[in-house]
Parts: sequence; C-alpha cells; structure tokens
Amino acid sequence: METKKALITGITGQDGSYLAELLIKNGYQVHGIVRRASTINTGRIDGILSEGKINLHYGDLGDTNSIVSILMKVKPDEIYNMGSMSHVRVSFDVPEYTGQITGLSAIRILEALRSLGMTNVKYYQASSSEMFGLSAPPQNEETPFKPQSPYGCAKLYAYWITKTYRTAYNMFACNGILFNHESPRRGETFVTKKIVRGAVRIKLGLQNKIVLGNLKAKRDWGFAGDYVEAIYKIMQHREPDDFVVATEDHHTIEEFAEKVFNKLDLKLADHLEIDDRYFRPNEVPDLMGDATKIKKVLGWEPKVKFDDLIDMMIKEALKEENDKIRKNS
Ligand code: NAP
Ligand code: G4F
Repeated sequence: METKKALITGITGQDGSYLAELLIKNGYQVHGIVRRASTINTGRIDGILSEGKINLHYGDLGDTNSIVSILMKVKPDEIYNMGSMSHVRVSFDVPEYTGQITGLSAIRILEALRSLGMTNVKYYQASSSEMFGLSAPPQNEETPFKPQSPYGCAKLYAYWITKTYRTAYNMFACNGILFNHESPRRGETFVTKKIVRGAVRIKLGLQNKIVLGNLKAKRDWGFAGDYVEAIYKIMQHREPDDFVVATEDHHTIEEFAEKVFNKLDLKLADHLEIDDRYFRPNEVPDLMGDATKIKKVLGWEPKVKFDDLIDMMIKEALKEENDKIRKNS
C-alpha cells in the first residue's frame, strides 16, 4: 500500500505538534506549513524535525499563492487545517486579521483544492466551542451558535464554508468542534498554562504573583493528546461529518487555579491580582460539551482526567523552569 501523505497547517502549534506525532506513528508521510518568524518557532516539533520525520514548507495562511504551490508540490491525501490566530482575547485587538487567517484560511485551502481538481483530498477544519458563545451548556452538534468574539465569528465562517464545500462539491470536508484542550505544550498566554507556569515560578521563588482576569467563567478542559486522536478518527470515518469533542465536565478558572496552587502547597489568595486588562469585551461564560455523538459513532473517549492533566502540566512546568535555572547558573 502506498504511504499516505498528510499536510498540517499550524504544525508548530500545540495541536499540530501532537497531530504530527500521531500521524507519523500511523505511518503517514507528514508535511507542515510554517510561517517565517524572526525567532525560531519550531520548538514543539524540534524532536521529530531533527529525526527527519517531517517535511516543512514556508507559507502563510494569508497567502493563497503559497498554499497553492504547497498543495501542488505535496499532493496530500489529507489536509488538517490547524493554523489560526487562536487567542480569543487578542482577536478583539486584531479582528480583521483574525477574520483573514482564522476564518478565510479555510476558503483559501478549499477553493485551491477545488480549482486544482483535487476535490478527492480529505479536509479537516479545526472548529471551536467558542462558536457556541452564549448558548447554555451542555453544547452539542445541534446547539445554536452564538459567538461572542471576532475569533468565534471567524471560526463560524470556516465551519460553514467547510460544510458548504462538502455538500456543493461532494468533498470529504469535516469539522471537529473541539472544546478547550491543554497540555504542557499549551501557549503561555492561555489561562491554564499561565496559571501553572506562574504558580511553579512562585514556588521556585522566581516571581511572587500572577495577574488574571475573569475567574468565574467555566471551561471544559481536556488533554490535547487525546483530542488529536479524535481528530484522526473524524478523518478516517466512512463519511465526512461534524463532531463535538469534549470531556463533558466543566470547572471555573478559579477552581483550576485553586487546585494548581494547592498541589504546590501554595495559597492562591496570597499571590493573586485581578486586572481589567485580562477581561474581554464579551465573555463566554460556560462551555461544557456533550460528546455523545463521537463516543457512539467513532468510539472515542477522553483518557486524561482533569486532575491528571493538571499534574502533567505542573510536572512539565517544574522541569522547564528548573532546566532554565540550571542553564543560567
Ligand atoms: P496554537 O498553539 O496557537 O497554534 C496555532 C498555529 O497556527 C501555530 O502553528 C501558528 O504558527 C499557526 N499560524 C498562526 N497564524 C498563521 C499564519 N498566518 N500562517 C500560517 N500559520 C499560522 O493553537 P492550538 O491550540 O494548537 O489550536 C490548533 C487549532 O485548533 C487552531 O485553529 C485553534 O484555533 C483551534 N482550536 C483550539 C482549541 C484549544 O483549546 N487548543 C479548541 C478549539 C479549536 P506559529 O507557531 O508561527 O505561531
Ligand atoms: O485560556 P483562554 O484564553 O481560552 P479560551 O478563550 O476559552 O479559548 C481557547 O479555547 C477555545 C475553545 O473554546 C479555542 F477555540 C481557542 O483557540 C483557545 O484555545 O481563556 C479561558 C478563560 C476565559 O474565560 C478568560 O476570560 O479564562 C479567562 N481568563 C481569566 N484570566 C483568562 C485570564 N484568559 C487568559 N488567556 N488570560 C488570563 O489572564
């Protein structure tokens, strides 16, 4: 059997890196699109990169020509569109850019596939629970979308254009509607990593406080490693479809922070400052998914529980900070 080729946009991100590892394990030839940055942005994939297990191509999700060239060169069997301006708070600062990248990248890729006569290539769109916005939990595939941010609106466009290309051109184009998922590789400005890293640094005497915004919002947090397995299952299903991926549990930011600090024998109240700058013009108050469909149809189950996720993130953050201390001493 011929080796399958996968192309991942956003391969340098949290999910892209786990997905690349999974696809390599599953025997794929893996290609990724990276954008040029002034500092090296391949930290999360350095291991597989140095082992020669992935092929990187310079490109940008805002640049149709680079997407077309890469598609023609790689001729992938499957495309995973994981790339995005993925920070909800920042999307209020760069709303148009968020639309360009997070929203329009989907049409750039789908339309390139159509016009190149490559409609047999499978397409995965990284859709988001942020699209549910103000809809009350539990949210599933039938829940109305009420996005509250430029990011949520952009993701909703990408979600619908993916469904539209599926029906209009009979393409295997599908959406995973993923609820929040975290890991030691989570970007440092997302709340879980920010809290874990801050608490660990306080424990090690490197800082004394963390500054946060709204602690009352609730999120359904899973482990990114489990979620890329769901993504892969969605792409191997007999037909293209849309699936919610979630743990079906939710906690406030405050509960998350309390747990992290307690696990490190610290008291959150002694180190917490609240600042308006971390509040959003609109908040999404409560996300908790109903993952019945993916459990029933694809047999997917999340393996890592809330407490284990926190332990994993603390352990890795302690290692990272201690390594830095050693390097600088
Ligand atoms: P992430 O860590 O922020 O990674 C985003 C990736 O997109 C990075 O590789 C980034 O490259 C790349 N990117 C950004 N702008 C680009 C551009 N103009 N051209 C090419 N690449 C660009 O995000 P993640 O947490 O892995 O999430 C993966 C996807 O799932 C995203 O689409 C996100 O919106 C979506 N999603 C995430 C969650 C979650 O909880 N993590 C939930 C639902 C949906 P650099 O490394 O150069 O910045
Ligand atoms: O960690 P967050 O920035 O994640 P958010 O906004 O839920 O978005 C993440 O999940 C989405 C899926 O639902 C993805 F599509 C998206 O790409 C991203 O991965 O914030 C979580 C909550 C929010 O309610 C926020 O207001 O934490 C609250 N929060 C409180 N203080 C904070 C902070 N968030 C951040 N980033 N920084 C704070 O200091």
